[in-house]
Amino acid sequence: MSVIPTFDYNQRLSELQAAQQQAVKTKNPGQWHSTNWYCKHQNPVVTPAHVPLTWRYNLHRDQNPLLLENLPIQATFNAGALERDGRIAMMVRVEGHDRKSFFGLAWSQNGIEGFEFTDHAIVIPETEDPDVNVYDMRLVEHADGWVYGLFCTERKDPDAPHGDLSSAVAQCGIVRSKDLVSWERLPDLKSHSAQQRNVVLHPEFVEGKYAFYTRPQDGFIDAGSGGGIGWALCDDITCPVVGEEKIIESRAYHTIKEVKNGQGPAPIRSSIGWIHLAHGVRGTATGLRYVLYVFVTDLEDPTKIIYSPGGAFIVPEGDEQVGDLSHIVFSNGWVSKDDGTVLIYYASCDTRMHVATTTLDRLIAYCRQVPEDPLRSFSCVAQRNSLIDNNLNESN
Ligand code: M1P
Repeated sequence: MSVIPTFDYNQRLSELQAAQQQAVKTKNPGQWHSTNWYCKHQNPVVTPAHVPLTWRYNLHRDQNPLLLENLPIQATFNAGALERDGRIAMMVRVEGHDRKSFFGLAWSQNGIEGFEFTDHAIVIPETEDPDVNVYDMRLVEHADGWVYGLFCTERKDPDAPHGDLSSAVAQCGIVRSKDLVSWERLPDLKSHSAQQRNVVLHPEFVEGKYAFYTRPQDGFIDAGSGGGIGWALCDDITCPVVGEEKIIESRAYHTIKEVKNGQGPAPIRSSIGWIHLAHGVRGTATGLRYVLYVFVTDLEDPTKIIYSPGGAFIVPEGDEQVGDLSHIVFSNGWVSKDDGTVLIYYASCDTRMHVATTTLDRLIAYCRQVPEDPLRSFSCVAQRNSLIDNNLNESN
């Protein structure tokens, strides 16, 4: 007797359909995090299981009688996000099993569950220099009326020595749309930096110009002499050329961002300033560790940091710590709703998407009440003892 279970096409098809529907329909309750900064929601909001079967299988029984998966999905992560007519759209980085990423648009009524992809993967027109890989789109509704998508475009390094098939060049690709489905490609951002990743468009004009958060870097992986998150202005986004990139948020020794950092989504305008979500990277015995942190810049002068809560805001915990890679949380999408809710979308381990929810008021309180990293153990002790003294005085 065969050890292989019987294959029944109809039964397997219904199992696959049920699994995909279960992923979409699963409820996603939140639970307050021990910090009380936000609720983390129990289940990932988008996983490869959410991707429609039509994207993965040839469902013509005569052509694929064995129901083989023709184009598997490896990961769904690093999604841009925005709110439209009360619904939440996520522009998800979908990675096939061939390592190539592309974008898939998924919608949810409430932003915490029920994300469903549209019928087709999103077509990003190419420039004359075709992209090899595109990923990590930041969606921004700009004051000029367009929705912009800034993403990383990666190409093989033309100067790589013969036989080097890994060296790559990362730059910022730019598209814009009115409906999130059809996208017009603009030229890639030109800057003086060798490479760029994590470039984000500021949602408003500053001094009448378009403003970019940049991340200058020497190499594809290494930030090298790139000091952190930069800021640069440009007159015309259809001819996106920037000059000096002023570093506004620096990397620093012995912090969560000592190896590199990068702007997450576009900042949220609030009563205290522009609230930014960013990722910080440090090197550890188990490799690079990516966490999320927050800082605030001045409403009038977005290059000026006015609050800089120390340490990480979101770290990988529990199942979030393992995936295609490990020890990574990354965010390039969040939504601040009119009712005060803030939906924070983050990916874990370059594998799947999660959501944390909080309120703008709570986020503001976090920015004001969590002190800066004092950068030295001695000063950390003073900071902590001051908290302790305050508590002891309170209870006396
Ligand atoms: O693998 C972690 C992240 O690495 C890159 O971010 P950074 O350029 O800051 O190192 C990006 O490729 C990102 O997509 C990825 O999640």
